[in-house]
Amino acid sequence: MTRMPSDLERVLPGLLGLDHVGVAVADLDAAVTFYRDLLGLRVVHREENLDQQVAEVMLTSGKGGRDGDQLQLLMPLEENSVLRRFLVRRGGGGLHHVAYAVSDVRSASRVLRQCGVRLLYDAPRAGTRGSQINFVHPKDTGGVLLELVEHAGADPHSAQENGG
Ligand code: V0V
Ligand code: CO
Repeated sequence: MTRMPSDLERVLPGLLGLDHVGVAVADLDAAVTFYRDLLGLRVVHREENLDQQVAEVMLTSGKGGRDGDQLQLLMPLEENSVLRRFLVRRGGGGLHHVAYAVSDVRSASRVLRQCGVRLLYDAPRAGTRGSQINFVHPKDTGGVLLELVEHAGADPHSAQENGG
């Protein structure tokens, strides 16, 4: 049972704001062309994340947000990956997750767990650009897969935290 806090900012430590929106696509190059050439977004990063079994491109308009608004295009690398299952289920693609930046993903995950929210990983895993990530199960958020991301070098003290 999720305990709904009356003051989310006080309960979730170190919330820095919206980080990126993740969109699952079947054809990464075609999706990049669409967002770059039609919407005018700029590609800021490309990466293959073998742990998550995805190829990823990050784009931004350069406007809004702490690091600019960010769109993460994701294409599955493996047949049996979670993203491939999502694509098949959603008819080829769609809005996959919403990511919030936090200063310390371990603390944030621990507090959410204490509120009865299911985190997908016991300990954070490797995310884009050396970040550390965890996810809240979509069934505990009202249907949206929610990512927590701690950017590399975001909190020099987080390595001393215990637990995941
Ligand atoms: C599944 N469901 C979703 C969903 N994926 N609902 C909303 N958004 C999604 N993305 C629903 C699905 O329709 C089912 O609903 C229910 O959840 C359980 O489905 P399931 O068959 O058990 O789903 P699975 O086996 O595909 O697992 C779902 C989870 C999986 C969320 C557990 O996708 C996962 O482990 N995700 C975390 C890793 C990940 O997504 N990596 C890619 C992004 P009904 O039908 O029962 O109602 S990597 C990334 O963002 C990086 C690297 C980064 O930013 O740095
Ligand atoms: Co993401």
